[in-house]
Amino acid sequence: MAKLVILGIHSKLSLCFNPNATDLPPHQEIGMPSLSPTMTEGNIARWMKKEGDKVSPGEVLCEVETDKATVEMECMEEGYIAKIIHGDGAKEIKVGEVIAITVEDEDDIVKFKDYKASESPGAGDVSAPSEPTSKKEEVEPVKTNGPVAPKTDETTRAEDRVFSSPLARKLAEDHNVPLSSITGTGPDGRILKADIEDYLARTSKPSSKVTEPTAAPSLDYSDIPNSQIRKVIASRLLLSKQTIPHYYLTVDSCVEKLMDLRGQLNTLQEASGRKRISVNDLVIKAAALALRKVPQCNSSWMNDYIRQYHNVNISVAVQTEHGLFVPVIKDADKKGLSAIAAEVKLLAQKAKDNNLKPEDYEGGTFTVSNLGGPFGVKQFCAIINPPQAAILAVGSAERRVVPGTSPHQFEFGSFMSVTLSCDHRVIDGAIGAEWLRAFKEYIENPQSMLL
Ligand SMILES: *[C@@H]1O[C@H](CO)[C@@H](O)[C@H](O)[C@H]1NC(C)=O
Ligand SMILES: CC(=O)N[C@H]1CO[C@H](CO)[C@@H](O)[C@@H]1O
Repeated sequence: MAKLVILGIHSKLSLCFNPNATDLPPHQEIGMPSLSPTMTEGNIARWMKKEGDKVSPGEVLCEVETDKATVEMECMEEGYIAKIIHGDGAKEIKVGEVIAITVEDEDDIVKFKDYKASESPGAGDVSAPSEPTSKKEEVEPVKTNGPVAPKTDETTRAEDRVFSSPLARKLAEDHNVPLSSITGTGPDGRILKADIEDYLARTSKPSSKVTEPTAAPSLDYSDIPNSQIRKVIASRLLLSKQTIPHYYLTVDSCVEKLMDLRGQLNTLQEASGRKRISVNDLVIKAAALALRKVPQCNSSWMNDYIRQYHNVNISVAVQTEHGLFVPVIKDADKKGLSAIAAEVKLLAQKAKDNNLKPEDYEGGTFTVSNLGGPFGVKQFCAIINPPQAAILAVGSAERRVVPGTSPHQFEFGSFMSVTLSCDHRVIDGAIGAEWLRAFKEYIENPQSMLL
């Protein structure tokens, strides 16, 4: 069962709009968080805090189970747990439904002893009905930046300045026609239904399309909505860079023999109609074998202990137009190069088609990220993919001139730079260096990978 930490939680300051809570002191309703775009409900696996406990930001409140994973839900603000509404093992709680109440003041805890959540499901996440209407006007202008909103916004604002008949306004709204761009023919320039119909006729068939240029009044930027995957990656990278003490080790490996071996293997692969083996496939294999030699790098920091994994599952970073994915090659140390090559291609294709299943990307113990090859990046430092303890950043192979054996002599050779980012809590410098030496040995003597 995979476990990941999600940073944000769904919590909201409740201004006592709950009808049976009017006499209650200020408190926070903690709602069932939404952990994936498809999630509609979740279960409480168990509470790590009990009623009356003090909680601080970053502390784990409870474990939430979805169909995909068990996730630790962290506290965002300081306070006390006043009431747990859904206890251990509670099942099928709708996203947004209140699961607990927190208060700032310890003395307020008792006042929630007999607290009952209002029945309407989702009461916790629909804020609009309870809020005064003036709040709505504050919210509206923000939406101007959104991709769709400007049209309606334009219409509403135009209403303030332009006289129009209710029928005309309704028709304009239905067709996203900005009233400001219409000249009214009624008394005092009032816009009539006929004016809108005229306008629609003039701008002809794809009426909604035609209005778009006017609808987005020459903003010099565009706001791109965040996909769920981008939000998740953003919070995980932030968590990683803020909480993991990274350090970086770089080595150059000679890849002459690796290239020769790859050429020979690919002749065989092609003859038997199998997928060609890439340099990256060889890097994955070498990294997997190096992890077997230096299992300290095949581990996670778990706060109270270090977990060493019994499998070497290599996550491979794949960039697609939908975002960054890291599908996993399970037990890469035990797989042949041909199998790794086929699996990487299959998973990369699934990532491009936005078709990866949780089992395709869960359970990695180490990541390889390659910006060499087609990208031509010489060397870089990657951000660790938590809860893993290390990531290997692979640069491109390049021809270099190197000093020969005797003075005034030189030779040519192909070299590849790789940089290992390590979590210092798990991997000390010398251990990271040992891992890199093992990796380099496999890359420089690739036949040894076949043993
Ligand atoms: C690695 O993959 C194996 C095989 O699928 C799986 O049993 C194991 O749980 C995975 N390791 C982790 C840490 O998830
Ligand atoms: C496959 C493999 O070698 N994994 C290693 C990861 O770490 C554990 C703990 O030391 C080793 O037992 C495994 O061999």
